[in-house]
Amino acid sequence: MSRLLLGVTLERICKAILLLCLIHFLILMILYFNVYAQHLDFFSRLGTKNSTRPHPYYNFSRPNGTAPSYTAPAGSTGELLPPSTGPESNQSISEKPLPPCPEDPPALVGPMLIEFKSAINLERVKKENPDVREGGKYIPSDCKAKQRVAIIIPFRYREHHLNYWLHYLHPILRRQRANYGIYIIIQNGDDTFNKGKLMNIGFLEALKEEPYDCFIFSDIDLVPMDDRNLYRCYNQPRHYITAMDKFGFRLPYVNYFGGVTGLSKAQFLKINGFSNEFWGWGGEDDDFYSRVTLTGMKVARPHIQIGKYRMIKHARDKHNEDNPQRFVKIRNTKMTMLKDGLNSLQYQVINKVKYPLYTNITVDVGKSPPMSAQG
Ligand code: BGN
Repeated sequence: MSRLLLGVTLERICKAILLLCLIHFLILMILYFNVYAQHLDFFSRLGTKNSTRPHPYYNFSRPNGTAPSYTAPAGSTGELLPPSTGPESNQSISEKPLPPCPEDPPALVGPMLIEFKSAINLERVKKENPDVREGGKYIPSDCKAKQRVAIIIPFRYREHHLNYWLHYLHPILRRQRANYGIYIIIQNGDDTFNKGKLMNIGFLEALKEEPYDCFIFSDIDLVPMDDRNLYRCYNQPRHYITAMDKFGFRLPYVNYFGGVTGLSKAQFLKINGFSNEFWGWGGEDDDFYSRVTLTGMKVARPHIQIGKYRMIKHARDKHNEDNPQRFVKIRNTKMTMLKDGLNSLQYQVINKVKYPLYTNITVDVGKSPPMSAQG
């Protein structure tokens, strides 16, 4: 009896094991055929309708190790200009249209370490920025930038500053997916420096090359410490600096409008550009600020965390002594601005050279009038 019971139990166990093996085999077969069919793109088309939809940023490559995009915190004032409508030099009609570049470029890293100790080799900078074209121009290849930005830098005797500036700014501007060109405007000779004139010349000369929408006027010794500080134009003139190391990470005064400023073409034309009459150091930026406010515009700045700058320390340049006339001049902007500026600018281009990382334009701005003739 007990033998019979044992035989029946064993038989049942064997049947259960056989059944399990069969189920196992069936599962394996199903899995095998599913993978194989997906490989043939058969079942996959039936079951995964969304698999071909690209990621919103499918066109943008994020370099390894970089942080995701940041959203500018509240307080970062100003609305971007409407997109430009001019011809695009990076896209032929037959090509597939590029998606617009994102408002928050995904490759940005946020705060950066900026130092001016290591020696900079420009050949290396070029190698690290292979897609920057002759003359220091860059157009994103994976998206259509909304604005074309000319960066105008007044210059004399500051070659080592230029190397640092290029080393830091090219990667920042590329990460910002800006369509830009770099213009170094050099005052020829050793006469008194005239920054305002060099800015005006940069504006006009850049426009001879490309239909720029936005003009950023930058000192050569100023480097932003956060790449979320977008080098673009807004619906109001912009002061990109909210805090500078030189001033203990503050501004020297609330209406300070020097260092790095940006205006759309229309905004710059509206104020007749910079004054041509500030020879030597100081005041041209205060006059520029008055032009902006006198024409009913308002300066906007980024949030303090984003608008931080480092300045390369240096001694005052020769032939750029304090302008003793500046105190009187900045009081008269309302009277002078309509006849002193872009519409009265006189200069001569002496030389224009396109280097791999920037365009160099050497200009003759004339001589400062004798003190007795300056009013
Ligand atoms: C101001 C200068 C600016 C300069 C800032 C920061 C003048 C005008 C007479 C008061 N303005 O004093 O040109 O950018 O300091 O250094 O000198």
